[in-house]
Amino acid sequence: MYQLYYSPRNASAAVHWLLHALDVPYELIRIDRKQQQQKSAEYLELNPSGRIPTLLIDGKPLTETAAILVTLCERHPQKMYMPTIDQNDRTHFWQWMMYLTNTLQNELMIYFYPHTNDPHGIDAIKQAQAIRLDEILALIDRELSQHSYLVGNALTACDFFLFLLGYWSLALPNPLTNHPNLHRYLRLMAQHPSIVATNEIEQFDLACDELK
Ligand SMILES: N[C@@H](CCC(=O)N[C@@H](CS)C(=O)NCC(=O)O)C(=O)O
Repeated sequence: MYQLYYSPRNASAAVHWLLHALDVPYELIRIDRKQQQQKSAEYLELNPSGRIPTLLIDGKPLTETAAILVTLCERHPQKMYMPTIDQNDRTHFWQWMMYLTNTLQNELMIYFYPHTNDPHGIDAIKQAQAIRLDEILALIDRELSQHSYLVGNALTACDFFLFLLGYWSLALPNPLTNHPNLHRYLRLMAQHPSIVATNEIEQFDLACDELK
């Protein structure tokens, strides 16, 4: 049995979609970020970084979105959301999972939560990040010009992660139409049955113009 500590539209959404797609039993436990519940003593016991998500696997906590996604794929290999060890795409799966968590997710975090002691520095950080992020999205766009999904032509757990980060990227100043392959891909992923099914809980506005 799985229990996912989540907050709508947070990094937990990628895990939520994968759990739904795997068709395994799971329970959702909502964390109220307005009340800073992710910093409560009870939650810090499970996830000392005070971040969302945390997944309980048979009562034991696992943190970090990428680690949770890979662990779920490994626990349910027959569902094929990660290439097997003898498939060529396996190395690319790892490459993109790492890129999404270390680079795209991280750079988005700096854009959305800029920290500086310079009261005039926030805008400068956001402007610089918008440029860096546009380069990252351009790289992903080039990859998506070659196949339907991020790791070849079969959907993997990387795609749930990329859809989430791509959705967050809709808030960046540059229009998504700058990246036509990524735009096409996000519109396709917005129709995925697990994303559609969990939409109400996650409060994703999939009817927004960019995803139509
Ligand atoms: N690398 C972590 C990052 C998690 C993370 O930063 N989550 C955000 C929500 S998307 C969060 O918990 N923010 C609340 C906080 O920093 O207090 C992961 O992917 O699990």
